[in-house]
Amino acid sequence: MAVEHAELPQQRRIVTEIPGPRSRALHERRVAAVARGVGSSLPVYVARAGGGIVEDVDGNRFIDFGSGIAVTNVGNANPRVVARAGEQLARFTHTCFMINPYEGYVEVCEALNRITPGDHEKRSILVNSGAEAVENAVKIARSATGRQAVVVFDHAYHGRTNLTMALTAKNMPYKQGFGPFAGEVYRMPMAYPFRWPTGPDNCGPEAAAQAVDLITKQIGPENVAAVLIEPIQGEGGFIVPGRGFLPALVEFCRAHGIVFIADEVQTGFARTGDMFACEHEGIVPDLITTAKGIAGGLPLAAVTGRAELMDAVHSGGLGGTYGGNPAACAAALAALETIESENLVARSRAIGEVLLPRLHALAERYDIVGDVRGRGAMVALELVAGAGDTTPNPGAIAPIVEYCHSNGLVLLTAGTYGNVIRLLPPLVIGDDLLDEGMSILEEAFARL
Ligand code: PLZ
Repeated sequence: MAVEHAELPQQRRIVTEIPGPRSRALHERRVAAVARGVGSSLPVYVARAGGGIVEDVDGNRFIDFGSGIAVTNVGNANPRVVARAGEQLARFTHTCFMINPYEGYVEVCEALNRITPGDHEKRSILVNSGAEAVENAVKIARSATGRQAVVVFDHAYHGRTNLTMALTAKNMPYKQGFGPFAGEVYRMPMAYPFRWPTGPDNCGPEAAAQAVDLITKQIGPENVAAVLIEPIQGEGGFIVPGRGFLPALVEFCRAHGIVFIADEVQTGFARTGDMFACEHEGIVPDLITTAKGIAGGLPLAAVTGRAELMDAVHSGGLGGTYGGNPAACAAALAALETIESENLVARSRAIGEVLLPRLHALAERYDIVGDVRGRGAMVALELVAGAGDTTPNPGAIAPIVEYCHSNGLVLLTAGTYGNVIRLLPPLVIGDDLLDEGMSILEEAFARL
């Protein structure tokens, strides 16, 4: 199959003001046609994308430090993904796995069972989105344990559906006006090293002790179906939990028959320099939710976990019309093959080794950079008021991001306080683009 996108020049190029005239015209149509509840942080309309470049309808080429929020880990329109999904589309587009099953679904589940942490016997189900995966993980944990309570953490993000809004921490914009929310959700303090009162070194063990104490006092471990956590928090600001926090939670869960669910929707598939972020501290979740990076940009998500938990649900209790769509499964198999054959786990680590020192250098130079954190190709800066003052500084974000956008760098923000700049380049980005993207960010700080 001819893949036009593969020829997209891997060079930044700005030929109009940003957004350009064609994007502005499209934006006018969009405002009249699309509900305003859906935002766009950089409203340049895309013509094609691949490697480390996003090209807009005006011919501007942006360096991609966003990967569509950690989705196109193998690159946009990855040739393997295009070929395999295209071939599947030509054979059949949909039968519904619950009516007539097909091999691709089974093969993706086999692959997930193989690559997710732990060598116990596993099962998987496929669904359409990260939120749907999280909802299903909670259903499975409740069904398997006969318990109801779900423990989540401050700064958590798990989705926008009703149950996942309840699981998500931040009110604005995710929850405001959308209640009432699902019950039996309990929120614990997060092991947030940069903001831990007694310092980052004490953070992990102290936060774990607090969570255990609060769960015991307020819920009773025997009522808890699941503890749900992102092993590195994504939307909340790329918060890497204090060392020891996750292993202590896992140990507490094991002791009380609580299902430990790792939400690896954003951290999964080589993003953090491991195939999954859980691997960093050697923890093995009972259930793991995945999406985003799984299928090179096609909508697919999954729950994978211990066979005895997954199989506890009665037949017909899980499913959905589109879950495990055949083209999305074909794309996932191609994406996974790419991650493994091109060793993108190592590439992700190498990207971190390029980005982190330069972010640390920014922190040395500018007092408003309070913290640098993350792993692999998932790294961030947290902006504060100044030296020794950790008051969040969301006001400094806009001019930096605006400078980057108008100079051809797609850059995303995050954080409960809206004061985090996050970098999520595709893992196939070239070193030259990585370097150039970082230089643009450095210039943005220099101009501040
Ligand atoms: N769990 C850890 O990061 C999605 C959401 C962006 P869906 N994160 C990006 C936005 O503003 O909507 C996410 C996540 C984690 C669950 C989800 C939800 O995944 O595929 O967006 O439903």
